[in-house]
Amino acid sequence: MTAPVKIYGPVISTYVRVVQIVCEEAGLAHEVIPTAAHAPENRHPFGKVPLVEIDGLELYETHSIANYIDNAHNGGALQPADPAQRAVVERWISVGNSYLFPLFERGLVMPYIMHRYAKMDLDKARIAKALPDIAKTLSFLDLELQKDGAWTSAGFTLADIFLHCILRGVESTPEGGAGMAQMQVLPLWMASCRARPSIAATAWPGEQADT
Ligand SMILES: N[C@@H](CCC(=O)N[C@@H](CS)C(=O)NCC(=O)O)C(=O)O
Repeated sequence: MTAPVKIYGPVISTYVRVVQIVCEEAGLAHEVIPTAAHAPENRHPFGKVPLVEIDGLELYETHSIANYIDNAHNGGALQPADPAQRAVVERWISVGNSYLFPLFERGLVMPYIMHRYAKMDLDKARIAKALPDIAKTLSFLDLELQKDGAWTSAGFTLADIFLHCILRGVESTPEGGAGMAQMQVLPLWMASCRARPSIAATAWPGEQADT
């Protein structure tokens, strides 16, 4: 039996979940070894998570990990072969990692994590400052999805996995949940993701798979 993929990172983490979902898609057993980003035992050179052990390799940077698992163990099924379609998939992953995650994480998700889990005061000022940009960004994403109901014309891809995990953090906050609910197509696409077995199987503790 092949050893499970070892994913070092917190149990609730956007990028840990991306790797978990890709493992599920590829039919690979996986386990999370709870590791805080800045713990001394974390081997990511920039103090981020996750870091992954697979096939005797030690990999970091989620995009590279996801590509490796899909290419080595899933026949590349999550990446279209057509170069034009693949460019769009790569574009959305890049948009998610470069613009969406930093905006959502710093401005909304992290203040709630610090409040809920570290019992710190909720940083309302930080949230208030970020909300206009977050609202604008959700509207932009919704308009993009309204064009044809999907990020790409290639079916379910790595773009859906990255964007779902990034947007799930937003949706789990009161302001983010309310903002998402006002959108036309984003909630439908989120619901379709939740119905995917790989995404349902990796729901965060306390997260309802069907809500
Ligand atoms: N570029 C990294 C980003 C990973 C990342 O930002 N992970 C978050 C958790 S989801 C993290 O490490 N946060 C801790 C920090 O930034 O200090 C990747 O793609 O793996």
